[in-house]
Amino acid sequence: MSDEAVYPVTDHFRNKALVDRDTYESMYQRSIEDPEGFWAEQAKRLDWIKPFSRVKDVSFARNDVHIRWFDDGTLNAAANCIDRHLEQRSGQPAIIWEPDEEGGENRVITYGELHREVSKLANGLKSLGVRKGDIVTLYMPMVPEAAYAMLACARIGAIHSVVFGGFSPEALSGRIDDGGSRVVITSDEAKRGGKTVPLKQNVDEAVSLCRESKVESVITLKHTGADVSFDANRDCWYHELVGKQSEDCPVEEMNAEDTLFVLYTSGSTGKPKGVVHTTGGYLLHTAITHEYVFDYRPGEVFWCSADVGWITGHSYVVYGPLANGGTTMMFEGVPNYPDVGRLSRIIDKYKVATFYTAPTAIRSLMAEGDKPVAGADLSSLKLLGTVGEPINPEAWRWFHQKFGKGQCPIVDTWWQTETGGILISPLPGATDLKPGSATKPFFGVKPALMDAEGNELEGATSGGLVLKDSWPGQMRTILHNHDRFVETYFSTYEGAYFTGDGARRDEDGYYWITGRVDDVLNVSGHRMGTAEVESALVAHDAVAEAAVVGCPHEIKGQGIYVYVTLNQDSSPSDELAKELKQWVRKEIGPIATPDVIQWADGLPKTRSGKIMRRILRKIASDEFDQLGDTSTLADPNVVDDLIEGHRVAA
Ligand code: 6R9
Repeated sequence: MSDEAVYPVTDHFRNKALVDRDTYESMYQRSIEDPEGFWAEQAKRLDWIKPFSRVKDVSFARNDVHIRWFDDGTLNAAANCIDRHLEQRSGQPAIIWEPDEEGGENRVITYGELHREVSKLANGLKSLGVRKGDIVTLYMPMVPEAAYAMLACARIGAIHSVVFGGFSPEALSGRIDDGGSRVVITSDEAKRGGKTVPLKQNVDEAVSLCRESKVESVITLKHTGADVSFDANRDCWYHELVGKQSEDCPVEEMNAEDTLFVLYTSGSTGKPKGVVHTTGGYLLHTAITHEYVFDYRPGEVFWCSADVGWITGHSYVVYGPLANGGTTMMFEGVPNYPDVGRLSRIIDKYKVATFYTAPTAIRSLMAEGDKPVAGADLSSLKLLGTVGEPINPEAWRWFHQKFGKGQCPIVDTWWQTETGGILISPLPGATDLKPGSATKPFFGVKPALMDAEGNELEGATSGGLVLKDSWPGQMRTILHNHDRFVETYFSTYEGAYFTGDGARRDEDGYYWITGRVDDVLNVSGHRMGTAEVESALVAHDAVAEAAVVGCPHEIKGQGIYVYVTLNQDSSPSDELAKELKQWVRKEIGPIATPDVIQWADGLPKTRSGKIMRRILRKIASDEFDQLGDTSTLADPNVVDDLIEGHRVAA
């Protein structure tokens, strides 16, 4: 990657931005030297029921990891996202919804309406016995009711656990079980790109697969109107439940450190982790980053294209924009339906000011040349943003030219499910841009680069990316497993949070994220643990052993490359390869479908039996000359066979 090209702060933002260059420098300095003072001041952007007296109580020491912010203050997230805006904005759009089907009926939900809908659903949940601290699982399409459900939980102090609608019944049941949910909110079907996904049917199957949780109520939204099976003892229709509820639902007073939600994400080992986010710090972090990174002004239409099933949807479709009294866009569909011009037509239709999306979406549109913006005006846009994976400079420039007409800065925002909100990103009025770099840390964020021995590196260099101090939106623990939390994030480098990413810092102090250094794949911006895919594969009768690595993929960024050793009585065939792909798809979900299956008689193992993935990664990426030291392998000969097999498979 070259960092020659620099795109200076534009005149528009130099004159008008909330944070200019000098302000960034002084605020950043202050946030590092006096974090307590800085965050105490910033916390005023939230409405507290009872003010806090302590700002921060944090230890990253391995034997005592704890992270608490504002921990004697109380507030309610839904009140902050809705009620406090009513006086000024009850008639202003809070959510604008565009359906999958172009020309279908869209919806504009004002803050007043949001308040009524959320209150009624909150009362409905209460009537089903949901109490403060209960975990409610949401398995929803991209419709306003998904946001209502999140906020209804927050209103009564219940914890939401949103599961992406693309996950399989198996994956869903694991998450329902882990959370101990007794109530699930879903929809008859979801619609995406003209196709339907049988959400209710998946829930029925998931519930029957649950080993620990006894699901007592399934609330089903009538969305497509499809026929679904109904269990009279367990199921109720969303509209019938809310239809009989009062519009008055007092908010629950929550401690800042009470859990707001759990969201599952993939790690390098084991099952997905339930990432725990709490109320005060998370909300503050999403609100402040949404305002400053996107230079957001109330009245503007903000469009983050992520699904609410991911952290990006939580933070920048729902909580950040609504905490700021903003107007947030929700799109049910996909970028290429009915054709690749859909996104730009939506931007024009609703006069979107900021469009925040993923590099994989940009690359897939880029492959279509000018078609995605043909005939579009796009003059409402002032700012563009990306998230989810490194963006290649070519895609950056295409996005900048075609969507931004060379005028709109792009904020390349680096963060994680675990970080709650953006941590490294340009601010449009303060930061000159370099395509491919997430640039500089946000306020209060202390990144550092480490070598393999755990020493901090200075100056322009590369290393493992850590964060040396806490920020309010940081995850607090893994649900039911604090030891795993400590082990995963605080044991690689003493006294620092390890991100799992590698990065380079250039002469200007800009950060360039190079990607995961652990066994986590990033497929189309979605995290996927190699171990999850492997355990799905070995559950198939024909498979003796499987090793999964990432390989370069033009659109998805990374593809899923699988090495499979078959059992004695099975033999390789194209049919079996197809069957295994389908199998993984069914076990986890379509996003986990392998791209390449390579049959392997043996895998490269050390004498102690550990698979050397480094070698498998290099082979899958055609980098045969960079295999490194293979002398510690139990049987070095497997490498030649694997290279030969790769030429056949790829
Ligand atoms: C928000 C989100 C987190 C991982 C992260 C990193 C990659 C995210 C990035 C980026 C380079 C960016 N990542 N943003 N890499 N530049 N701007 O994506 O959360 O799904 O948990 O993924 O995604 O590898 O560690 P999550």
